[in-house]
Amino acid sequence: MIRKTIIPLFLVLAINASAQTTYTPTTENLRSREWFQDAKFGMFIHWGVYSVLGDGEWVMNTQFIDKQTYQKLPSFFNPVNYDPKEWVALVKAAGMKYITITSKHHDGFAMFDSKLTDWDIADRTPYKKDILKMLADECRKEGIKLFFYHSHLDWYQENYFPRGRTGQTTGRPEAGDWYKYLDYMDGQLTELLTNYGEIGGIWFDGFWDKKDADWRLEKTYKLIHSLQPATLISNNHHQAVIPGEDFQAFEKDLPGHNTTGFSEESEVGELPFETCETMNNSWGFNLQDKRYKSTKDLIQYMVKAAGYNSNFLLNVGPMPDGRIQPEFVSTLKEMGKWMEKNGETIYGTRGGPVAPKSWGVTTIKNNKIYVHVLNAEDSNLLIPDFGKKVKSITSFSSSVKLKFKQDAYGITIVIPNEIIDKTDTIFVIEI
Ligand code: H79
Repeated sequence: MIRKTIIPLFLVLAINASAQTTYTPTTENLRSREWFQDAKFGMFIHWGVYSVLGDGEWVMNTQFIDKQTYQKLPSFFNPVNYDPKEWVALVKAAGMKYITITSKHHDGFAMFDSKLTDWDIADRTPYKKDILKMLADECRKEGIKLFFYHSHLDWYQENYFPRGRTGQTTGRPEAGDWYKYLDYMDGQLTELLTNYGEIGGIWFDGFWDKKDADWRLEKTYKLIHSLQPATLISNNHHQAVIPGEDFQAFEKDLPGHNTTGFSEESEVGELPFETCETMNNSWGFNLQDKRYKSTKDLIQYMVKAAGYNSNFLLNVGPMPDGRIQPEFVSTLKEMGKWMEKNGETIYGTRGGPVAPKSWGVTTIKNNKIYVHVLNAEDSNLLIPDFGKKVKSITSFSSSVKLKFKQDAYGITIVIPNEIIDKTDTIFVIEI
């Protein structure tokens, strides 16, 4: 006789809650986090067979393209001008320290030679070569860390079922085995963490497509950390961090802000931060998108991010032939020139003792506080008291010592007109 056991509801809840165990990062992992926070500035790369259509990485969904039709795309993906040396040289010229590239976006297409599917670059494109392998080799040579963006969400696999909020029009059957899909994803992650050397991090995205699904995160996170303990895990789920994650991602917003509308539940946590942003208004290559952000805007965003104790991951969507469009290249090089001069006030710093203000932000390294005035509102600058005795204040660009007054309210300095820089006027406070 089969006896049904009735489990009281409170017990079910307790079991569920205990599935989210705490996580103790390894020493290697903590060291990576330090490295990551010191690095501050990275390049995001969205590249896939969607780039061919020049209409962004969501094109399969936005143009309602079914799988059979989409399958024509890989045969047009032949990036004969792809030169990882050029990409990595540009990354360095921009002052960036790491790359986060799409190993798989929502279209499910693997930009590497996966043995678990033929829906990949080696099996479906005339190019055939494993672009991630080529990039990994060059990054290693040049001391640039490589991270993989790996989409949780998949518009191609039948086992991504039941489907979520997106990918409803790709013509898949009304059946599939969810746990087989998760096994497949873990398998691809194993490939990525086994065959490409040291990987800086795995950057997940797409969880929000099926917020209430059993994503088996604990198992996947454990797998990643067991394959490479130093690898940092981040998940752009737009929620508070989940045990097993190593830094918190914010999309198109500074920590604690929600201009996009999807950071509503992104409660700011205790882990390192990273915010990502586009150079125009697209992630994947978009032929018609000319809404380029200026060099000044992007530098100011990076500086603000640093003031918020956050990294800045700036995106490019390479063209289908493998080149990065010239508009991006010139801006990135200008950012790099700025970083060459002012990098001391960004790299290796943490968010400063004064919370971000309408006039700008502060960063800190050892006994130096860098005051970044992004928007000089007045020739008098009042820096609110932060409880430390100030020894001296100098202009970072001219090394001229400035007069200041320190009292219970804070520190007042008069900004000499001739040192005002419209992008960022920097002062160094020694404590
Ligand atoms: O990879 C880039 C984008 O393709 C991906 N993340 C960056 C890094 C991205 N996908 N979607 N979004 C960004 C915007 C999210 C929109 C959402 Fe929604 C609003 C997700 C949930 C609510 C759109 C509407 C998708 C589901 C409902």
